[in-house]
Amino acid sequence: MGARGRRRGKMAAAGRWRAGLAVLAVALGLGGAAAEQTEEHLKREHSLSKPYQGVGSASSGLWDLLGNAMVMTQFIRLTPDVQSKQGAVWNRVPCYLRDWEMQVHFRIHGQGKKNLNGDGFAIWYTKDRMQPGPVFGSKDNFLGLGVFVDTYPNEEKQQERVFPYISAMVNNGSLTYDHDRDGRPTELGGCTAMVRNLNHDTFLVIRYVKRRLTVLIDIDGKHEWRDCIDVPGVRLPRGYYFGTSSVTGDLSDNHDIISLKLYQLTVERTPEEEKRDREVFLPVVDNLRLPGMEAPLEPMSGLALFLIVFFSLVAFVFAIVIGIILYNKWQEQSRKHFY
Ligand SMILES: *[C@@H]1O[C@H](CO)[C@@H](O)[C@H](O)[C@H]1NC(C)=O
Ligand SMILES: [Ca+2]
Repeated sequence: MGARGRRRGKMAAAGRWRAGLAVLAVALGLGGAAAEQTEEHLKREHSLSKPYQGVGSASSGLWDLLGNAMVMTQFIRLTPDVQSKQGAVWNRVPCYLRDWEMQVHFRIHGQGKKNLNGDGFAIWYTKDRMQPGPVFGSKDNFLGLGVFVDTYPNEEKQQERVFPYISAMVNNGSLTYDHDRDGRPTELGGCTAMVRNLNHDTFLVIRYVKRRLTVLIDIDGKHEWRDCIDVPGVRLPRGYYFGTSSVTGDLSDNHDIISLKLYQLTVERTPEEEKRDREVFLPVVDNLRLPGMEAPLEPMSGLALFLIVFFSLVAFVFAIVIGIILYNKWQEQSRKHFY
């Protein structure tokens, strides 16, 4: 696929910021250079592409390999189509950008027929790196963001959800990824994405701008981005690491990464937004409502409390008055009875 095609596809759906960038470029008299703007924002220290120079080398290079991951000429194979493998590739350089976009060019293919393949792969932006574990080959209770391309439905009752399924999770270290339920209790959003055994290129984009997390996919070979996930109010600390990992179990697939391209996005913030988007030290999602969480009880308002106390008092006084009346009646009756 030509670079022009990709750029056009990106412009078609990549949203307002790029259009804004183009307007800015024109305003600055740069004219047709707008398309090249993207290239200038590519951050090589957080990107991975052919010929994968220095990847996995102990002394040089920007990326480390873990487990069964292997560098090939045309791609990095996180796992082969073999049972019980896991592999990962992790950026060595922490990312301090505030607004960014990660473009993932990937390929998932194997011998398994429909839903007899697994398990998928994850793209990470996390505090820890190079830690093998149960979440698509990486550690659980992570700090940061995970985007999962899950190719196998572990949960049986999945009639209403078609796999492969892409979902996102933000974790402050306290949440556990529920593998048996495909991460449903902790997912922020997701979409179905038929990404296996395709003859055209497949892409996924994770965009993080002004605390808004969006995931878009380009998997139909039409050079068009399609919305998958959109969550506002996501607060991610800076200085975390990008990585991608994969695992196979009883079922398997080749999970190949052709490239990871990280773009710095330049956006303007109003002073109000500056204040809102100040630094955080733990990942947080504002107004988080996970399906597995009960809605928190509303704190009682002052008025409600007053009314409850007031009517309790009224009822109490009323009861006493009734009691006195009844007592008097009873005494009267017993007096009558006596004499
Ligand atoms: C981490 O997140 C969970 C779930 O969103 C929340 O209940 C908990 O208070 C958070 N912990 C910290 C230290 O922020
Ligand atoms: Ca699964």
